[in-house]
Amino acid sequence: MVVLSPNTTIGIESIKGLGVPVIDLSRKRSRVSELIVKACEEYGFFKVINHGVSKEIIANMEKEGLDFFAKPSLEKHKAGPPTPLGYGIKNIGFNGDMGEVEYLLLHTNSHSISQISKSISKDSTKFNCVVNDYVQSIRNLACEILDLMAEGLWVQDKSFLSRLIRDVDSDSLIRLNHYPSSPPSSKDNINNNNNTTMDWSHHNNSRIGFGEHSDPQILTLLRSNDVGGLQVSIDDGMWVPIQPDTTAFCVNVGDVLQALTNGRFISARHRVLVNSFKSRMSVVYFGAPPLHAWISPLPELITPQNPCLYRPFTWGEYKKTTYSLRLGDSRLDLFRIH
Ligand code: GA4
Repeated sequence: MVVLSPNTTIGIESIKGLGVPVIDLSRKRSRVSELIVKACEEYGFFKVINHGVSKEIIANMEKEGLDFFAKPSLEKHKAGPPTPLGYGIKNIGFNGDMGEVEYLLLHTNSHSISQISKSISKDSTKFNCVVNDYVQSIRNLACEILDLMAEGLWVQDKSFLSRLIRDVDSDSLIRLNHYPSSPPSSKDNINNNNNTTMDWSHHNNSRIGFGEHSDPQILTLLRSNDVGGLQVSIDDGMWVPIQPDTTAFCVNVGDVLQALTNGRFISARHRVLVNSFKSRMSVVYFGAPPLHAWISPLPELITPQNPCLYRPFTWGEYKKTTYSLRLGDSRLDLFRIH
């Protein structure tokens, strides 16, 4: 019998059937919404293909990211320190978390983008256009996915979820992450297993690019180059690698969506490991409500069998709590009433 110890990483190929669902958005709408709901209940993660975001918009965004990260360190620091917006390297948040990553964190509102773009690119007008185009397309895709979720959940107001991120005051973010390649050193062992444990994967002594956490917002849409590293935690302690696919977006449920669905959707923990030989770059959209928006479980998802799990809170309150804690802390538990 194969026994996987907690905290081990498995290759998708090693256990048949594992790996997050890939959902083709060009299929019949009712079927797509069913598949999305199932994926959010079982994994909190899925990939979408035939998503309609133009290749050109994606390529332009990726190029801006690559050009920025290729700059000398002094230049990049002109867009920092991250407060939390701006350029950051290794430090994540304000409470001592670190990873083998450099990043640019931007607010999606066009005024905020135009303010910071001058310190990011010599051609700030072009940078503005590219990011704004990307934001517009990715927001539309996120809204489409949220509408499909609402349909699959049989929620009465089908655009309730998407309105939260379409709002002009939405607190959504764009994050560009660059994980330079780094050969593992024999001292690095991310698992706390003793060394006699069988090495189930080739990841066991990789470096952590971005440590284990859940995303606080509503919905995350990630696109990366063809270098892997993203892993999702399933069944508490088993890490499943997400295979890179440049034609897909990887979608995951955030804490706020877990609360809105009264715990029916899972805001899964995930992490990124650094590749030994190739650099990974990802562009991540975090769809968030306005700071003043109230979040409480949707009435349709509260029943005598499933009583209300979370107290109402504003996104502003939740965000403040998020930044007062460490990356890996389970912040949504603090808002549970049952
Ligand atoms: C995780 C998801 C997003 O990347 C992010 C991160 C934020 C940051 O890097 O500034 C946080 C992290 C994230 C959760 C806990 C806090 C806040 C770092 C950190 C230690 C931008 C977000 O919204 O939350």
